[in-house]
Amino acid sequence: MNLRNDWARDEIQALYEQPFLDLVFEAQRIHRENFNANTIQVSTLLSIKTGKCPEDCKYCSQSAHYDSNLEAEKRIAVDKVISEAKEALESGSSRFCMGAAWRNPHERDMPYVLEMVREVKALGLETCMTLGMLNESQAVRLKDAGLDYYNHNLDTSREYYSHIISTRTFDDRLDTLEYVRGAGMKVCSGGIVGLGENRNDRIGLLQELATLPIHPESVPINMLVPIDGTPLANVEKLDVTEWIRTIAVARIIMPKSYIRLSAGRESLSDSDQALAFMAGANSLFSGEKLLTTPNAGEGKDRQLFDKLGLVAEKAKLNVAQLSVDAMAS
Ligand code: SAM
Ligand code: DTB
Ligand code: SF4
Repeated sequence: MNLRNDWARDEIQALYEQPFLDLVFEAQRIHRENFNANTIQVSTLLSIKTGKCPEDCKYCSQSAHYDSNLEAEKRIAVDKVISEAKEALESGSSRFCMGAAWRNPHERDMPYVLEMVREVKALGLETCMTLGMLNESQAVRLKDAGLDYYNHNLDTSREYYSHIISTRTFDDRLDTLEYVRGAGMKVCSGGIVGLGENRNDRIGLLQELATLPIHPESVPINMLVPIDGTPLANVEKLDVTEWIRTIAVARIIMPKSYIRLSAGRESLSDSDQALAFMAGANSLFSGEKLLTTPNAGEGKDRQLFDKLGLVAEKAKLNVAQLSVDAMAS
């Protein structure tokens, strides 16, 4: 199937408006044309610098603009990151995603993050970072150090963006995505549902993602985790079926992308998650914690995978590293 980058809003709207079962059925059909239906890519997240972020994202526990009672933490030591990455590998993750509460990395942070990328990559894990906005040169240096993916979400529609964040623009986000792509890294970009946006905003978000020159390889669809003290703490919860519709539409219009069931899984039952997989989600974050909020946890996920007969995608081990290890032993 040819990938399309010219999706129009009314086409996306028509997909959303189908009866739920027709939509999920179509998403599953397309999913099976492009992926093994029972394999899920599993990533582990680690916050490498927590809190005191200068940005004012209204959903975020880490923004310095709100009092969310979060304990801030300075940059954590590279050794600590490596031991967490080893644990993630042992528990079956294929990708390790390191996140920092920065507007953008400062030049003084670059040696720190580059060393981390090299060392995590050498373990045989795929590497991912989410550090805020990048300039062109930072993107190139991250790629050269071995960074496979950069996560940078568009979060919501262009129209709703300024209701959620005022300290940067939607176009700032697109610029970083362009630098990441230009440097040759894979793009992880998605958004959040349940921010108080309407369906048109969800359509707008998906249209922006699906009309990028190349679809993001990974598309996280987060459900808002409400955080006390933030302006969105008491926003009305979005119905789960609308989240699943969003996953299904993403699967249909970006058929070769991994669609990631992201933040918000804690509030989903096993059968809701099964429905999300049916709708084409094929990637998730494992572990007890996302960046600052609780996540399903490894034990629960293992049970879920066993119950549903799902298998985790294997880490693509670093061949060069393996031959060095083989020679040394
Ligand atoms: N500071 C960087 C940035 O904003 O790009 C990286 C970290 S930021 C926490 C990564 C993403 O997590 C955000 O873009 C947002 O989509 C998601 N996120 C943050 N807080 C969330 C929440 N409370 N509920 C759901 N998703 C959230
Ligand atoms: C993404 O889209 N979701 C992850 C990851 N990318 C970095 C982060 C979710 C954060 C949820 C709230 C928290 O734990 O602070
Ligand atoms: Fe900062 Fe990222 Fe949170 Fe926004 S989402 S406040 S940029 S950590």
